[in-house]
Amino acid sequence: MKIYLALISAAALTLSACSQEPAAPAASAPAGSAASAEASAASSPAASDAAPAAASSADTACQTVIEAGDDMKYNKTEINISKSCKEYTITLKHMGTMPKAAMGHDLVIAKSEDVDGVAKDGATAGAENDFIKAGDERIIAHTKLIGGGEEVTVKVDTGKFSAGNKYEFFCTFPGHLAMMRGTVNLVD
Ligand SMILES: [Cu+2]
Repeated sequence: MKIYLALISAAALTLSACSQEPAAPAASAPAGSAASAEASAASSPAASDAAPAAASSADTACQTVIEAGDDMKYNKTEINISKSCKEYTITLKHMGTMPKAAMGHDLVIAKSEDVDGVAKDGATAGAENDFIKAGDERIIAHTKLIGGGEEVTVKVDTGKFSAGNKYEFFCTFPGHLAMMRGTVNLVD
């Protein structure tokens, strides 16, 4: 009797095992096809969902945020601009609290050999001109001068860069150049 029960339960186990085994692949097959059907059905809405995502990742690649503070430093020493970017957006944030007159910052891009001249002429141009010489053709791009708590954005036309030149970003507030200077790299 015990053997019989054992056989039954064994059979039951086998049955349940058997019923589960074919059920599992059977379930996974439709589940898989359902998933792929769902995926293909969703591919058109997913594509429209993916489009903004792709666009935003491209935007991320063509923009950067640079912070500067009362410590007279940028938080980055280089800006890497993809050659695929026609336009590159740089946002400069002044994380400090000091006023523009005391600890103003801007971000100017020029060829390395022009940096000193641009900064010198900017200092001469004075605070009323945000330490930028009007019409300075050596300047590839520049933000306006900002004080603590402010931020500013500049769009850089990457067509102004040419191969074989070295470019830098820097601050033209008098005395800041030595501390606030980094490289601009054009990358693939
Ligand atoms: Cu500065």
